[in-house]
This record gives sequence, structure tokens and C-alpha cells, in this order.
Amino acid sequence: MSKTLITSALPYINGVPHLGHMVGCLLPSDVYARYMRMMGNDVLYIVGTDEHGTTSEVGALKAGMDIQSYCDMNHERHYNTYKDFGLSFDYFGRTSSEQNKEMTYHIFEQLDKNGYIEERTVKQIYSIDDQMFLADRYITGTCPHCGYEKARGDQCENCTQVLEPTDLINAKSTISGSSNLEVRETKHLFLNLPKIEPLLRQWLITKEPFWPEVAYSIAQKWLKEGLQARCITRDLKWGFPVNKPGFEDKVFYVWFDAPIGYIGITKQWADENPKNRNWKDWWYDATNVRHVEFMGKDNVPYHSITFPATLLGTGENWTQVDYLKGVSYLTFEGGKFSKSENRGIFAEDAIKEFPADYWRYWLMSNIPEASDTSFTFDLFASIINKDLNGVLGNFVSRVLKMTSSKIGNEVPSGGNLGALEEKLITTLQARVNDYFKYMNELEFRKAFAELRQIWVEGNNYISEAEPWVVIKEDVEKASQILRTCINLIRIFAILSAPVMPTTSEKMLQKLGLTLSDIPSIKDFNIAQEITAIKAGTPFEVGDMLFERIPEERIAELKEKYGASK
Ligand code: B3M
Ligand code: ZN
Repeated sequence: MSKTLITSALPYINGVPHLGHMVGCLLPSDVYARYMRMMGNDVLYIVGTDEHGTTSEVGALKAGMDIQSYCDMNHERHYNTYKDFGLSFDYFGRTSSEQNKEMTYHIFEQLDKNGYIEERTVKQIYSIDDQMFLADRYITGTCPHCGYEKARGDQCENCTQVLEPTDLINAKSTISGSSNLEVRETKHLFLNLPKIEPLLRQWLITKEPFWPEVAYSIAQKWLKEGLQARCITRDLKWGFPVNKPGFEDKVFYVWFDAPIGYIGITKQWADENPKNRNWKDWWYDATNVRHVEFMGKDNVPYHSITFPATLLGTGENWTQVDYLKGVSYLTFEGGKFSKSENRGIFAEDAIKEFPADYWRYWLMSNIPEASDTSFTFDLFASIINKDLNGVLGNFVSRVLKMTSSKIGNEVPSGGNLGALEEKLITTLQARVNDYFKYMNELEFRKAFAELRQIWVEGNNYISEAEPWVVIKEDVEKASQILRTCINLIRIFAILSAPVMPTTSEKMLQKLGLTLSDIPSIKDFNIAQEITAIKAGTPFEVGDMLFERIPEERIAELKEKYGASK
């Protein structure tokens, strides 16, 4: 069985996840993990919180908590939110774990031993009013490359250029707003990227045909502009103390230990069950592992350049990323999500408004793949109403209600499949093949457009077959049509499971089935699946799968979440 290692970018512990985060890495990684499991692969799906850095220090300060309790509390909060969204990770860990410390130390030692670490005295920005060295992202100013005025000290989100804080023009502290900053000298450790570059180029060439454009082009842009050594230590208290004499009072930079966190978290997972699990099977001298990473596009440079270079520099055989799914930005009603301005819908609130599957389906079928996409409540409601309630929900309730009232609450017997069903089988098989093809290629928009078409085929079939007319003259034939439709419900449930796991269970439940009864979908053969449920099987009509979102509700939501701000 081939092994698929799936990782989602690790959300910052202090951040409040909004729909953009959900669609940028968490949801697509889950959908893919579910799909790959159903395809019969051995899947390990890892997520967790990214806990170090000044963002956490500042977050704890604002919350009036010590940093450890602050992280413990927020870790729990992230975990619950993602569980509510139906994420099926195998382990949800933390970058601050002992296991990650061990990994970080080991990797650093190898890099140092191989001559890829250098000491440099650097000038760093010290905020006199805040009484601290300012972490990169707590300094904003004008980007020297594109002139964007709100560039952060670590990266310009406008042109994605990675920056050093001293590059910024008119810098100020975002903690206090003070521009009373001075440059002080301090000694730091640097990862010598130019020295690793030849290895990196060699490695990257092997990825070209497999990476989506958005990821590959960002990596290439970086290489073209020339790599520079990156500082991997910070003058902070919160983080892993540097394991090198003379640097013990510094900590590793959050972006050094965060991606190592994928490995550290895997070790957390393995440590919970050491008999059956071995982190090395996935990460170290591992064979037959395909590693797929999911992230927002601003994270691409770290995952396509810095982290691979870090691993290459160890000289050891670490599992590298095979496919990097970089996702563009989701905007909110054409603007930015902002917690402080109460603008946009955040994951914790979203789930109180509608069930997870509504969000999962909307977000995945509108995922910003080629370019940025805007979430609007109008679009959201229209898709829920048309695709989910209209196409899928109505088909299910119409079929079950009709069968129940005309024939009874058991799958009807009678009649063999005819020409219309042959046509249905051919059309559906072609669509299913395309759906799987797009899922394999991680082309989610195309995949879910195809899934929708699959549901539409069900509606087309019942309209053409007209069981309500046929039944007046030929009960046998009408029974066969309805039995076929009930089998379509099962097929739709299975195919929808990666994106709408709860709805899928609900659909199967109506037929006395559950997802765990479904064998691998690897060779999904419609001709066989269409007769899988036999005559005589009891079913329940039950509730409607979805609720229509009325106009008034849309207006209410827009108001509540600052859509017109
Ligand atoms: N925490 C950035 C982010 O959440 C960062 C990702 C780390 S992935 C190893 O966007
Ligand atoms: Zn810029």
C-alpha cells in the first residue's frame, strides 16, 4: 500500500482562524486526506499549532496570561474549531513539544556540523518604548521593492518578497505604534542558503512537472533573485533556546522550528503508541512516501526554499515535499478579514450559523486556486440553495418520499435495467473518472464542479424516466427506476464523503448504511454500484438534508459580519 503523508500549514496559536485559513490549508488537506483514505492509501495526516515567536508573546501579554497557559488554552480552542469543521487529522500537535525540540536540535546540529551555519553580528531593531527587540512582523513600514506601505518586517504581503526588518523604510513598532526605534548590534546564527543552493536547484528541478503553477513560480522567482543567508535565531524568551555555546540566551526563529514541527508532531503521534507507530517510516530513510503539503501562497517560499534547504543541508535522508498545494487568498466581500474591525466571518462563528458541510462545500468548490476569490454571503446562499438544497437535497427527498408513498419503505423489487439506465451508467462513469482525475491532481474547483454534475445526472435521469407517470401503467418498471434512484443516493453519498462527511453519513443512514461499510473506491464501477442496494432493504425518508437560506437571513448575516464595512 502506498503511503501518503499529508500536512497542513500549522496555524499560529494566537491567530483566530477565519474562512481564508480554512480554505487555504486546513480544509483542502482534510478533503484530500479523506479522499486518499477512501482510495485505499495508507494516510498520515498531520496538523497542529505553531506556537513560538513574538506573536504568541504579544498575544499572551494582551490576554494577561503567562505564555504557557495562553498557548495551552489556544491550542484547545484551535483543536475544537477544527474538529467542529470535521477535520480528520491523525494527530493535532504542537510545535512547542519536547519532540519538536529534539528534532530541531538534531537538525540544527547537522547543519552546523556540515558548515551551513554561520555567525554574524547584525543590526537589529530595538524598540525603546516597548523595551524589546522587535520581531520582524512587529515592525511595519514601506516595502523597498514595491512601495507597499504596510509591509511587515519579515515579508511583504503585496509582492511576497521576504524581507529583513531593517530593509523597511519609515519603520515603526506595531505593538506600541512607536517609531522610537534604534538599531542595536547583536550576534545571531544564519542558515547559509547560498551554500546549499546547488543542492536545492538540483532537487527543485525534479519537482517542476508536479507542482501547481502558483507554487513553482514563487520558488523560481526566489531563486532568480538570488538566495541570501537567513537569520534563524532571535532575541526572545519564548522559543527553543539555541543549543550552541554562546547563543544559549537566544531562541530559534519561529520559521526555523515551525516546519520541523511536521516531523516533531509526527513523533508526538508515534510516542503515544510506540509499538505500532514509527515516525521514521514517514520521515527518515522512509521509502514509498508521497508528501503533500497544503498552504496559503505567502507560506510557499518557506516550504519550497527554506525548509527543503534546511533538510538538504543535514545530509540526511529526510522526506521532502513531493507536491506543494499553494492556495491564493480568500477575501471577504471583496475586502480583508479583520478581527479587530469585526469584519468577516471567523471559523468559530461560521459553525454556529450553519453546519460544517455547508462551509466545506462552498469553500472547496470556490477555493482560490488560480487567483484570489471573494467570499460573499450572496454567493454562499445561492450555492447552498441551488447546489445543495436544490440539486442534491431535493433529489434525495423526492426519491425517498415518492418510493415511500407509492410503494413502501423498502427498496422496491421488480424490473431489469434498460436502455435509459445503460446511458446513465456510461455518463456517470465518465463523470466519476473525471472527478477522480481532478481529485488526484488536486484540482479541487474542477473536481467539485464535476461532483455537482454527478448529482445533476441523477435529476436528469429521474426527469427522463418519469417514475410518477410510469407507475400508472407499469409498477414493475417504476419500481426499478426508484430502486436505481435509491442506489444513486448511495453513490452520491460515497462520492460526496471527502467534502461533506456528515451529510454523506446522513444519506447513508437513511439506507441503513454507514461510511465504514464502504470498501475502497479505487475501482469505482458504476455498473456494479448502481445495483449495490438490493430490493427489500428498509430505508427511512427522514429529514431534509439541507435548509434553504432565505433572503432575510442573508441580510441579517451581512449586517452581523460587517459585509458592508
Ligand atoms: N504559522 C504561518 C501561517 O499560519 C505559519 C505557518 C507555519 S507552517 C510550518 O500562515
Ligand atoms: Zn513589496
